[in-house]
Amino acid sequence: MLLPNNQRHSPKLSSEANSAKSQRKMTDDQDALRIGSPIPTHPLGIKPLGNKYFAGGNDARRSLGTLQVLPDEMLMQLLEYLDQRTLRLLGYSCRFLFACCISDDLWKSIFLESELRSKTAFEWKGTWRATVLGFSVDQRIWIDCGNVFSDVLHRPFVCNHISLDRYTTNIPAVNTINRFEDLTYEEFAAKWSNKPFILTECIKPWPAYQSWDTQKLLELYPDVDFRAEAVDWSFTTYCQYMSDNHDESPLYLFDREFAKKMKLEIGRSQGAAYWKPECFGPDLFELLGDERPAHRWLIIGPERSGSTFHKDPNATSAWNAVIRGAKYWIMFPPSALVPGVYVSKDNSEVTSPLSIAEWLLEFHAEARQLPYCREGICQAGEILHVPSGWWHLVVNLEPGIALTQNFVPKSHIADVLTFLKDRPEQVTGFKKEVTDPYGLFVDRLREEYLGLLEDGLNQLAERQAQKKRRWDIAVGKNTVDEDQPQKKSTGFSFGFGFGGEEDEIP
Ligand SMILES: O=C(O)CCC(=O)C(=O)O
Ligand SMILES: [Fe+2]
Repeated sequence: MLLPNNQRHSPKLSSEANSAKSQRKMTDDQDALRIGSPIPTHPLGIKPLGNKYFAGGNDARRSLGTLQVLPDEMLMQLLEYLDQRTLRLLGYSCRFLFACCISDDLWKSIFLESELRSKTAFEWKGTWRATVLGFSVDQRIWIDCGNVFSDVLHRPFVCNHISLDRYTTNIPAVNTINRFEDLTYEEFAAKWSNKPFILTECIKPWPAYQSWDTQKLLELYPDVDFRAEAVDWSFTTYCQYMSDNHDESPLYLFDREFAKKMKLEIGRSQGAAYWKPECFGPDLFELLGDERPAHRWLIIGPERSGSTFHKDPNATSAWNAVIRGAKYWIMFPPSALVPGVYVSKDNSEVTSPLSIAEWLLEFHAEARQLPYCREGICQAGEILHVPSGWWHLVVNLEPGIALTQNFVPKSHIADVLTFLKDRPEQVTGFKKEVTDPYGLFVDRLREEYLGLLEDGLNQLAERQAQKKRRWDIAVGKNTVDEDQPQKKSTGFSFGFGFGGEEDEIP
């Protein structure tokens, strides 16, 4: 279990922490029960709201003056408008405001809006606040907030300390993602292109697997800047952050230019760092050459970092190879309604995405019961297949390094053609000079894979016709078209056809 900050930095505080611990009451215990492991005491002593009823009237909120009328959510929103000086000074006005103003989410926003955002190399000081204010560890202020009761302030701490084990172990047998040492392309094409699986041996010969770890990469690339969500940081700075941060959703290094930046050879050539596994067969997007959309990423992150629920871009499939660490995956087929995941009407975005911890806390138990849920842990030296259109959430169980690549196997040509044709506004990753990705892909396929293209276009046409029939039925329009032979309508199908676009929830 992680020690609370106060116990790590100042022995003097541990007795206070202990007394705060003994005060933990019902809500805390209930949370602990639900979460499956005790949550340590908040470093400042902040408690969940429920504990207020046992506090005998000692309530820091009373000192808020006029601000008392604002609920905590609103107070926190208001604080988002303050500049760093005002936020810091306001935090010194009373205990409740100290607890609010020290929230590192606020300081992360300040960091991202300040000139620090464009700096790539600087010293990370353990929190966004300390980094913005340039404080060292011993300058960090501590004020006893044992009489601050707030779910809004306590919840991020809970999310940061949930035991991942509770969610990632005891995977029901029916949910377990299949594991093989390796597969041949024939096996993949015949049986597995629509299903997730893990290969346990296929990347073990990669030099990247054999030689990379964080320390080695730090020696080789200390000053190389990598993209981590909204920032570009030197690897040295990112490693400092990775080993000492308290973010509920830690910044995730996800860089698509890594091969160029690290001067890596990829492929079967002499000195290559890795090559794509044989079993996935030809990648049809290779036909696009330099015009293909972004397709490979280096992924590095601390324990608890990861990816919230999403589908991969442009209906591509993907593989994800774990070089160091271990990743827990939970996946659903394209047509599934994933609990806690709300898709916008046109399917273009996941709305109100929850953090990984929040999703695990609130929805994992329900999701695990669903018939098409698939789960597995991909260990270092293993690679996982993400079929086209599958929903997935991924969390690092340890600090980790991974390589991922998106590809178009022959068996998913129709999915990709349909996506490029029907959802041009959702197509991503192409350079802006590529104005017609669908047309480009069709042209290139025509040169090399005419038969396959014709099959793909036929499937696309059939899907579009099916969609129109469903729409006509939905709006009560008589579907009889004089010129067309009448097909028997089957109405809405919520069937599970493993990957076809026709199964997607509109
Ligand atoms: O490693 C991860 O966080 C998952 C990345 C991902 O979503 C993918 O490889 O498709
Ligand atoms: Fe993904």
